[in-house]
Amino acid sequence: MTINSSAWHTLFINVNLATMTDGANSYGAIENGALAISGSKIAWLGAETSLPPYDEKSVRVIDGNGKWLTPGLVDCHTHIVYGGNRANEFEMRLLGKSYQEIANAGGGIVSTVSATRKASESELLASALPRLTALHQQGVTSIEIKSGYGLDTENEIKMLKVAGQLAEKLPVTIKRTFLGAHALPVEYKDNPDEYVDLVCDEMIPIIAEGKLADAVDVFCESIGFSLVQTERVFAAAQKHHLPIKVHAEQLSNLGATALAAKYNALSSDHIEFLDETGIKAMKDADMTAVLLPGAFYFLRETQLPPMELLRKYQVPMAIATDANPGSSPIHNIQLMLNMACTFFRLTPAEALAGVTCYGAKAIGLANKGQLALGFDADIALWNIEQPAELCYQFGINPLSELFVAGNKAI
Ligand code: DI6
Ligand code: FE
Repeated sequence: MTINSSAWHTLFINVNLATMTDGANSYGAIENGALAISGSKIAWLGAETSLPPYDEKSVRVIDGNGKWLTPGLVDCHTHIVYGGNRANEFEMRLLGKSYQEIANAGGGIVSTVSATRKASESELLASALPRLTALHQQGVTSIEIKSGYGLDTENEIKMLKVAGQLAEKLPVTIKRTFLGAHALPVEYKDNPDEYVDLVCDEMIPIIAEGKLADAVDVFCESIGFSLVQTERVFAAAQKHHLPIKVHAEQLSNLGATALAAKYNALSSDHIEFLDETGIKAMKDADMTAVLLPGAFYFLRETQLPPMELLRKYQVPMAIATDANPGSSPIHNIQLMLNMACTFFRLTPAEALAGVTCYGAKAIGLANKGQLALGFDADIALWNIEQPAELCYQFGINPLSELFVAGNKAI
């Protein structure tokens, strides 16, 4: 390959690279390396000793002083667009009220749905922006945002539009997922199948036609949607050429992951109760397992996801915040890296792969999540001496510089 260094505009020298091109096996490390950007892409990377000649006058050279470069981070499962918050419920529970009592008093997901329905687009945008900003300042350059607190056509579309508008506010790639089948809205509480009809026959066609979402998700659970209802939503998504994701086996093992595998889903998320059959199905369908340590922590769960079996079958593991007002009001990707290691016993290399190469895979971003030739130049420079520091501590932000599509963002 000929190297056209005259097209370079930015060059990192004196850096170590965690390329993450080797999955979770190692960091794909290149020590004493260099990396060049041309346009929005990575144009060269390797050992600094093999750096080809370049024109010092036309290239901005950044001396990394031995710091580490990683791909920009990917938060592949969030619900950051919503109205209100549920701090009052958090407090009520700690004062002795049960979840059921709170739900009966109009709390839980239903309360977020009514607050989201009441909020205007600009109010939703204003409340989501600080959440995205917090993540971006920690190195997040790509994020998935789900709908699912509107639960009617107008309000689901409103949420998806706001998720799209966030991309105009910050240099972050946003993938939108339609989660109309998140919970049953109160007006359908006696007719769940009619709500599924609405999701399949009205919402999905409109959303597909308007290109308002990149994927479709379902919360398949006893407190969510049944396997039969879930399959109906998957079939509608497939008919409209939308990829599938699923909230599955979070509280029990219903078999939603294996069902999603039949529809070539991108990912199955949560999966604390997933069994070996489901894991084999994931492997065969090349799915990604999305682990959500924030929800595990906040709900004080005790059932660990089946990490050993996921490793055995080499199912890629992504890590995400699940940022949402009910089960994970957490906007901190560093904390997720730490919790993935402390709670789920992932190695730091596995955890970092979870928010880079495998996070990107979970949302179908083929050109992101790795430092590799021709990949998008979404790059974070970290003030750390070794990659494990990103998982080891949190509370001090080690981000030094951030580039998105070749442009300096931070
Ligand atoms: N699983 C969860 O943990 C959240 N949604 C989902 O499908 C809960 C969302 C909420 O309580 O608002
Ligand atoms: Fe979620």
